[in-house]
Amino acid sequence: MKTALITGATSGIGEATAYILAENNYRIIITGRRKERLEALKTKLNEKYQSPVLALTFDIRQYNEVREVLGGLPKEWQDIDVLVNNAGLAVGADSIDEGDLDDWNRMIDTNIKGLLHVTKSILPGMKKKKSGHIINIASIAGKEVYLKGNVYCATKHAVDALSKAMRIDLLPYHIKVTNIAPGMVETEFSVVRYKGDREKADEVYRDMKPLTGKDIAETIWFVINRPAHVTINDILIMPTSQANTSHLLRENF
Ligand code: NDP
Ligand code: 8X3
Repeated sequence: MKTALITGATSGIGEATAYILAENNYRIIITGRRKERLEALKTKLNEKYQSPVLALTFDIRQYNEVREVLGGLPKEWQDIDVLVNNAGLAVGADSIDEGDLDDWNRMIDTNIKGLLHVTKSILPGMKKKKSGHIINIASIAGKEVYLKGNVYCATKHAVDALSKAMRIDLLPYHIKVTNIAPGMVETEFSVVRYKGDREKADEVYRDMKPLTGKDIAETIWFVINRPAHVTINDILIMPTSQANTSHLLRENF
């Protein structure tokens, strides 16, 4: 039985990934800050599937917290085969001259430093056994920039660069690194970006058919099931109605 650690499993892409991996007999470590959500997910997964589930609450921005929790994993959970670096967020959508410093710090600390904190804590185990697979959830925002996307786009460009860099540095350890860059996925992403304003969040997906968390989870499942000699380096996955960040087809569905 393989073990996967998924960050940001309390909603969206991470939650959908937890379901698909549990259904397919993976032992899974689900993480996030919202303890009640995590415990509820663990209960649901336990009711539905046989796979063991470990729920760990921590904030990926706090390195001491990350190191303490992931460094102290129970023995039977220490052998991690797949790390899904999914936790992340956009906060605000302002022009660069009007951006809020706190929003910028939250994005930089979560999307870049948080991903590094978790990766650094998991790598010693993967290096030791000379195998493992790291999946970094980047974004089309890591391939292009768009109006008022500035700092979020910069953090996702950083994830894209880190995926490439990890692939080079971890080559001697047979560790695969896959960068997955989705376009619009309907999750809690926009509610978080617009700080709880559901009307603004719903407007993002008005009259178009976005991707779902399950679409990305199924992509992760495909990627981690390639033979040992095959690595999918990078996937840009879009809703059919979104050509890129500035060309979107809105039609009544
Ligand atoms: P959601 O808001 O639904 O999920 C985000 C997850 O990240 C939550 O589980 C949240 O958990 C977790 N998270 C956020 N901050 C922290 C933190 N400081 N510590 C620990 N966990 C944290 O959004 P998505 O599922 O859409 O987002 C998942 C990833 O996909 C993100 O990296 C996002 O940038 C990326 N992405 C999303 C796209 C979209 O259109 N939705 C498109 C492209 C990429 P909690 O709040 O409980 O801590
Ligand atoms: C989220 C997708 O287009 O809002 O990463 O940046 S987008």
